[in-house]
Amino acid sequence: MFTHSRSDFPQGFVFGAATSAYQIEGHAHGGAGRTIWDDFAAGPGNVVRGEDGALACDHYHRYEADLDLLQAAGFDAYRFSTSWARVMPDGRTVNPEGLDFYDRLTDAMLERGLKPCATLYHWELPSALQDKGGWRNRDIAGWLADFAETIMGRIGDRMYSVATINEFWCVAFLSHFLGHHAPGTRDIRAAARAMHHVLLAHGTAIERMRGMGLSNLGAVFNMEWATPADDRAEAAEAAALYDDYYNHFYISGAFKGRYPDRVVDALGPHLPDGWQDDFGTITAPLDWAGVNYYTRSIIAPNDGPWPHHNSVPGPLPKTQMGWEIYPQGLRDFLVRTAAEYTGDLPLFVTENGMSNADTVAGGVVQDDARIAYFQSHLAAVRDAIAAGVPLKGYMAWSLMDNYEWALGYEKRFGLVHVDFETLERTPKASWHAFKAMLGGD
Ligand code: IFM
Repeated sequence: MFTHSRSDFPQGFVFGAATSAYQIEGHAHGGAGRTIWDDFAAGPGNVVRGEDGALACDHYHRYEADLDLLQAAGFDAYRFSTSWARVMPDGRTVNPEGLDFYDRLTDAMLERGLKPCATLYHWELPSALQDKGGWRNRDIAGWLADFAETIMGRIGDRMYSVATINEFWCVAFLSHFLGHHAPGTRDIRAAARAMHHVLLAHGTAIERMRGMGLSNLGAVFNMEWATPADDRAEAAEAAALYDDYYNHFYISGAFKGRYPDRVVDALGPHLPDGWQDDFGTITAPLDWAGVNYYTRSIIAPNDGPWPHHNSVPGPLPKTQMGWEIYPQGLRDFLVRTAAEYTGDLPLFVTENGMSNADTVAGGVVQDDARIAYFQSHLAAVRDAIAAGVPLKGYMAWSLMDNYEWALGYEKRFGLVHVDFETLERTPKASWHAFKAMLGGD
């Protein structure tokens, strides 16, 4: 159990759990279109065992029981995402079944007293848009805004909050420079264009939704603390560069209308013509910002191509992902984000959690390591609040075990265990810990 209680957090602090569409819904159902993740998973060696999201947790059919679990634990909010390819299978043409699904899902949240916190884009780009260049193509800004208008035209009246993009760094850098995620591109020019276009699309979608009268609009930035591997000046510089292209680039674009010098020095020649003129849109005012935090990286310089560094193993205990457990980073990012970028704007921790090799024994999943992870990170949240950060909520990743992208179904992040043979759900000890803290039924 946690030593924290609800009363240790400010009045009205929102506790939620998060998921995303492709990771849980089951894209074989409901007329969803093909996505870049279906294509990526079909390629050799891209995804563990070639697994995809065709069935996933079958949330498409089981959403009511899943929402019951959120309600029973006493959560206030559900952070979910809307699949572009479910709503518009070719990225442009509406699938009424897709709209109907999110309409039912929204009402089911409200019936259970859960605040619907939507994210427009959590990575399942329709393949037809990838055929047109995907995030390399500047037109994606208008395409995303059209999608935003379509889905929010149907459910926007009932949303508590709407975010545009989940994790800009993953959409752009991880997927177009490192090639670890769909579309699996390893190309510096594609990466630079995606980095700029994902921000332009974000701002364009914000402007469109604002024009529709929607409020409480934000965006979700993933952050990973960068620690130099040793005392050398080169290691400090490598960590600063990592911090710039991973953490500062997107939030600086969105809130300050400029990119870090180190990144422009390296990627400037690859950015699209006229990128400096887009910041009026990219800085479209937001009502809140979300921070996703999991771990830190230990950065060592190397002689390879830009960015001339790599991550090396660190000394701290690690999760099933091999990620170091470093709660201090969450506290420090929240303090830094408010101090450098967002000021008095409400902040949310929109994702935080760990994967663990959980098993069911006698109907019980005793995930003590996850309870310890949440315990230490909730303490970091309280430290940030005590330091004056206007933090308004915390969302655990994830409500249930799901499709962990290139790592398939092997890595378990859920508060609820999912048996991927039977699709049976078993609340873990960590779910019970939240329930005890939140006063669920
Ligand atoms: O599962 C992902 C999620 O889709 C985005 N944030 C990180 C999680 C864990 O890797």
